[in-house]
Amino acid sequence: MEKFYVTTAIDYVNASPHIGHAYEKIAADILARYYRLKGRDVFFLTGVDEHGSKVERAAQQAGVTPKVFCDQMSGKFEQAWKALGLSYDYFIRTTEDRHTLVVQGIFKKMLEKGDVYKGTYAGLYCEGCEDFLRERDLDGDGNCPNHKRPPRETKEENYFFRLSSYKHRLKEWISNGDGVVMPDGRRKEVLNQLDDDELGDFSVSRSRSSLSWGIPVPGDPDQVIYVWVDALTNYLTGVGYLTDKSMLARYWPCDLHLVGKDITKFHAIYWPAMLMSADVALPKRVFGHGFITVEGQKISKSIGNVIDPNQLVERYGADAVRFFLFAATSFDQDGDFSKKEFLTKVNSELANNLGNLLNRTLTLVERNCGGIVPDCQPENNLREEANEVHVVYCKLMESFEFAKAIEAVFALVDQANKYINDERPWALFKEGKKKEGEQVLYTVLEILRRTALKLYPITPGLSAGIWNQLGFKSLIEDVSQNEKGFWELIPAGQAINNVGPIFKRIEEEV
Ligand code: ME8
Repeated sequence: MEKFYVTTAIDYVNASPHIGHAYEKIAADILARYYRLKGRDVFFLTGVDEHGSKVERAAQQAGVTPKVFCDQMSGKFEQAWKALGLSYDYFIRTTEDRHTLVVQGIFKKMLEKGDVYKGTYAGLYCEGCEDFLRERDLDGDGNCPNHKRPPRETKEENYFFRLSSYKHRLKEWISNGDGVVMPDGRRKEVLNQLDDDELGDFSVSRSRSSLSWGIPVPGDPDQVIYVWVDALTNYLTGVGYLTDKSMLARYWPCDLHLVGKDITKFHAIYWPAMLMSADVALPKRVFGHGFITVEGQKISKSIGNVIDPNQLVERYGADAVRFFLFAATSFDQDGDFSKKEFLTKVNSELANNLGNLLNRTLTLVERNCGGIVPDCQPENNLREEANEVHVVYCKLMESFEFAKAIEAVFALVDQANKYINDERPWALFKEGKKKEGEQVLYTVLEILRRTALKLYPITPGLSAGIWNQLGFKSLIEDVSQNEKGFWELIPAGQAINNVGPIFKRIEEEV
């Protein structure tokens, strides 16, 4: 069975999750659910990044030990992801014992290879980025452009990683591979970074006197492993590197690292170089997605526009949130969350276009066919159209063009609405043209069946509801065998269920 191993970035636990974090995790969930439906052996890993100065400082400010702080915060992330219906297979925490073993193991391998050496680091460190900056990275006021604060002048003895030895191989990997770094703009950016002579060896440890919250360098307890080396390694820990050989063989190399555009460098340069050094196969793809803004502004505590995903889900339900975020944005570009757009899109697509079509059709089946799917064949044109949409949809989902995939599904829903309006099955039944009326309803039921399947990765709750109303049992179990469910037709004689609106219009003023 073909496998699909997908990861997300692991979030720093210094602050609570916001919809920007949620966006990336939902994208991974969409792909995990899509490939499970296609019958692949999927492993979906997400989790939290718990070490480093940023988290250490947040714990200090909260007046608790870092461990207690991380326990509290990681619980918040898990709770938010559960509310959003994320189907991850494992939630990793970098404070797990087995992770320490793996990080130290990778560090030792890089040391043994001769790629890690001791030197003195003198320069600028931004705690917000947990990264070293150069003078020319700063803005006009001498601040980190992302965090609007001056970086800290640092001078200390550290271990360094010999990135310079791997630049050539990295360039070959990125240039020759089939979409190993996506989207194309990010790929070019990374290639430019590799051409920059100033991108040299990077520090992979901090002295314990400046950072105590981290994993010790093996054999040198005065040094703590750099938080990025620690964090990136989670992708190996999660599938059993050094701890579970068969699991590692089953899922590694990773098929897709989903990360934000701000951290593509770490995933497309540092991470593969570390893997090359440790003689581990490289991931197949890194995708750097765009950022979510709120009402046109960057998400920021100081602006006060941080939206808690829990609150959104409580108020509108997970399906509406998931649907909006992916129907309204291009995944490779920045996108905006605006309350007005949210209400408009969700009401018009889910409540009106899809919800009304479903409710209308089921009511007609109840009244005219005794609540049983009639014994017919679908109308040819719409059937062909639906087959074409299936091919287009799969291509778009597999190239991360989620908004376009959703658009293709809704174009078919629009056609089905037009078809039922034009054919007027209620009138056909009245005129005694039962067979004709049944064919129209059967055709629309079949389009609805396919719509439920195609929306399942995006709106799993809603799709499971539609599936149930159409008289099926379990969507994932019914379909995930050899993809056959995509092409089969709704069985005649099946009894529909629980007729009633599946998605209620959100009545709320903006
Ligand atoms: O970078 N829109 O953690 P993080 C979309 N711990 N994505 C966003 C976003 C927004 N407004 N804000 C943040 C880290 N993200 C490291 C990762 S991985 C080995 C270690 C994304 O909490 C961001 O781009 O700062 C990143 O992919 C993820 O959320 C976690 O960000």
